[in-house]
Amino acid sequence: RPRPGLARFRGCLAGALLGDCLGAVFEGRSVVKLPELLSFLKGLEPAPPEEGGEAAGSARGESLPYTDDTAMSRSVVQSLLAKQEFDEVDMAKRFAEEYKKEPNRGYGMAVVNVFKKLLSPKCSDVFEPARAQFNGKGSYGNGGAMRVAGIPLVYSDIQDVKKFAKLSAELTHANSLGYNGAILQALAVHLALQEGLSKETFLEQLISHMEHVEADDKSLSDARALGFEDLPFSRRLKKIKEFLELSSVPKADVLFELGNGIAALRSVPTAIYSFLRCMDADPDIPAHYNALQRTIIYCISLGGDTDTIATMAGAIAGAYYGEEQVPPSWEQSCEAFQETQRMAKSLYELYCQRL
Ligand code: R7I
Ligand code: MG
Ligand code: MG
Ligand code: MG
Repeated sequence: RPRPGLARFRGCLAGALLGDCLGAVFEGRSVVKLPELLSFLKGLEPAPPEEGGEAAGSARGESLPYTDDTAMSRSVVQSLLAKQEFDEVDMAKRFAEEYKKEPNRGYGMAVVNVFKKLLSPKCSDVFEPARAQFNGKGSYGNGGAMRVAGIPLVYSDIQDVKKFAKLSAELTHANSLGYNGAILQALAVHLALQEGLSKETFLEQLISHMEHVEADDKSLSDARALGFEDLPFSRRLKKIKEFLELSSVPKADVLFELGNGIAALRSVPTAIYSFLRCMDADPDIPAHYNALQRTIIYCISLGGDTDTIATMAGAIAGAYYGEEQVPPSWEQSCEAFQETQRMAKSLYELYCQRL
């Protein structure tokens, strides 16, 4: 199998950053009107040269702050780079220290309790605070999935991707509906890194992996305890397959079947669907936007947890299309974009070194 190039690593982290920073502007809105979104995006593009005015080009700088999605993604990456492999104690420490340093990045309501416990010197098992969440049932939020892209950018073996995606998520999300979402997102990035997979193959592979991932006792009992059918992620992936066979799917159907919420089950499949459907042109989105831009625009247009759905879809699309599709004016509008590029290069070197 040919090794993926640096452009895919850069595209992945840049796509994730774009999704978070652009999506955060609209996070929590139940309706995002496309004309408003498009006009906001136009404002990121370099201003046309003005006679006697300021110099041409985007002077707006890194005007869009990233949120918890990127803060935690960066901790995942920084831990992997520092330790050259997954280290749960180091990663947990970085999550907690990062939260302590900048608590106002928009973290989930409940996960902050995990950080507070991790910061206590009494904490000896880094997985214990996550297990105590929600009366011992663990969180099913999308926080494990939103930050997971660094794992498939270090580990090329698919069993390692699953194993370390799960462990990295379990530091905060002990419910299988939380960490299975992280496994699914990591698998999607892993597949996107491979050369030229078709839509159909991509989805078939995700379904066959997730049917296995979701078949263990804890996944079955967690899903049943919350009133879901068995294999809920796999089932939604099959719904995506149905959607992709239709010539158009109303937004209301996407929201009903897949969702735009903060639960991993109501957001990771949505991100994957957004990536796959945006491989093709969309009559509502201007044709001058490329597939990666279209993916992010589509995610944000769904409303709800826009930063997180767009960051997950952005990571997948960026890994698939590479940095060529990352528009410089968009990227340069995002906080810490240069450091993100450096992290992508270091991840690429570690990935190659481990092959
Ligand atoms: O999953 P998490 O890190 O939150 C990520 C989201 C993203 O949208 C970010 O952009 C940020 O805005 O937050 O944090 P958690 O606090 O573990 O989970 C998020 C929310 O999901 C919780 O605050 C709950 O509202 C909900 N949730 C649950 N509700 C009931 N029962 C998660 N698990 C449960 C549960 O078991
Ligand atoms: Mg966020
Ligand atoms: Mg938030
Ligand atoms: Mg969010």
